[in-house]
Amino acid sequence: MSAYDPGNIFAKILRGEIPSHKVYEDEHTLAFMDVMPQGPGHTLVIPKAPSRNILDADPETLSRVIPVVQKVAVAAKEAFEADGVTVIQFNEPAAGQSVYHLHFHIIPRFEGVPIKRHAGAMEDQDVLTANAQKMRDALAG
Ligand code: DGP
Repeated sequence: MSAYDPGNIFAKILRGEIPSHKVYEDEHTLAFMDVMPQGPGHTLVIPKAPSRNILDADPETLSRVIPVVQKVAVAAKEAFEADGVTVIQFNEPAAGQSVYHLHFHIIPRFEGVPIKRHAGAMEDQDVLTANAQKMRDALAG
């Protein structure tokens, strides 16, 4: 497995070098909207500590990020009045990973509605802005 590359896109988001629609942040964790959502409200949760994926992550990092994954999943279900929530996490190219900083996908789900293709089309910025606000409202409530 390759070493962690600090030039990856999520590391740039963490350093504030590129913009994102942030919905939650604490000392160890950041959550923001996925720009290629597989459904409305698709949110990513990442630890601030560097690791490529779950295979090289420090267990302490995992113990800090999972409660936030839960918090964001609960908020996403509420914010989008979803019937369920899919949580996905990919490790290495063979598994579908394309950004090499550990992240968890939180995708609100609706009865009978399939999710869209992984890392497919870019969403409109206005839609991401509105959905991020819905998430922030649910997280605050
Ligand atoms: P994966 O590494 O396969 O789990 O997928 C990476 C996800 O990150 C994919 O759903 C698309 C999303 N993504 C890619 N580039 C950016 C970006 O610059 N900003 C945001 N917010 N999401 C991104």
